[in-house]
Amino acid sequence: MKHLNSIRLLAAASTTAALSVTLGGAPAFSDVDQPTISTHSIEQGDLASSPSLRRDVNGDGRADIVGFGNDGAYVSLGQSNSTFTQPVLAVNNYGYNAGGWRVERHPRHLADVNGDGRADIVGFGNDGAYVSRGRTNGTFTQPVLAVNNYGYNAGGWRVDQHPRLLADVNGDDRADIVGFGNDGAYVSLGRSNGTFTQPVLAVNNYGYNAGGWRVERHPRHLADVNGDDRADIVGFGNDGAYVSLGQSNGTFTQPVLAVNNYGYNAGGWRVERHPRHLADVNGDGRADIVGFGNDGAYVSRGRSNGTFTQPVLAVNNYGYNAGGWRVERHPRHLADVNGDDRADIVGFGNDGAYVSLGQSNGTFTQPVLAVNNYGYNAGGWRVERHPRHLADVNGDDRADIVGFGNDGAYVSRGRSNGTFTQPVLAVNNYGYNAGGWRVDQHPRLLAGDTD
Ligand SMILES: [Ca+2]
Ligand SMILES: [Ca+2]
Ligand SMILES: [Ca+2]
Ligand SMILES: [Ca+2]
Repeated sequence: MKHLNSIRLLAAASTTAALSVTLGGAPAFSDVDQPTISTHSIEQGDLASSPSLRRDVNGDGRADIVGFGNDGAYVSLGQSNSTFTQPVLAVNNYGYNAGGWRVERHPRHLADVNGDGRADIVGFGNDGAYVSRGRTNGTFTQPVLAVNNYGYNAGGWRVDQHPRLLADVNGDDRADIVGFGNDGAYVSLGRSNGTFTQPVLAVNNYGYNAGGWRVERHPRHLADVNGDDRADIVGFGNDGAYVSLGQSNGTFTQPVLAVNNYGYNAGGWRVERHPRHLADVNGDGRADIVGFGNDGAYVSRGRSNGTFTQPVLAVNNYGYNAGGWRVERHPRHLADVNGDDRADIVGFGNDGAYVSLGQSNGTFTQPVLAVNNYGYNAGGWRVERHPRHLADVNGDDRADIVGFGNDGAYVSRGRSNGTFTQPVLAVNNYGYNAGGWRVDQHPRLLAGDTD
């Protein structure tokens, strides 16, 4: 699969979007006007990976659904006609009943841990990080405790304090754990046997105590800013965006203030109002910041020295004031819809999905209503019930919409003109009514997801 070339994030998807709803009422979010969701959770899912590292379950280049249901992880394989196969119970663990996994305690991700080209499940359970390796038949191996840390009991990791991500830090094509703990960012490197090395304090910042980083104020991402195929930390702190570059030994350089904007104080950016993403807008192989501010979408381009250019208003829409976009109603993604290797904005507004195409100068085209569905009014889509993803379902190198509606998973194919085909019910499961899937209990991911 061809995707945004710049960012070597191995996590095909994460459950963070689902976490948003359950975290809404937590004390950490008590200052949020609309306590139903945090943008922190939404935006962590939008990082793209290099073509060689974005993995689906069975390795055929078509995105697959992985749904964590009551009885375990179910898989539906993407097909060339843009539908999905019927759900198969792919491993009888990582589920609400099967193992007692909870969204508010146990994040679950998809990433290629062992470098075999297929997505593996990485589940942060009570006793540490468990791995189930993806198999060519679309099922997963039984869980193995891959490192006895990063867990609810093992280390005392908490969803509302300690983000845990997966990306290739050292550039060996295997996904590594990056955990933002109390004392800084810890790294455990993925090994060819599907386990992880013991945690190493990779940089003594970006932590709950080390620097005072807070989930509800300071989003932290992994993306390749300087284009060396190693994941870098991008942390949105009080004074702007800080960067620490990934090194071949699996540690990070000390934080540098890479642009003095997009911060809690620098610009007044708020998690509950202003989603911030990393994506390659101009196609130069380096991750750029895309920040949805009050007046529209701002872009700062990544530079080879690991800093960012000053913000430019790249399109005067998709903002809190510009268009009236709200985190709790209107998810905004970055994905390559038209297949030109530049990230495009896909915004789920009131009347449907809007698209603005990324341009080589780092700006976006004006919004076009790309399909009149998947919107707050158009179809009645709700953040707290109906997750929407961007992923290449049919393997044509263009991002497709996968929307989990009431009656199942709907697909709209991306077209070369930047619009989408009308929704088709691609599998009659994984829906609010079809199967009884709930955002706060049953994470639904796309392996090979581009957003
Ligand atoms: Ca597949
Ligand atoms: Ca690695
Ligand atoms: Ca890098
Ligand atoms: Ca594009």
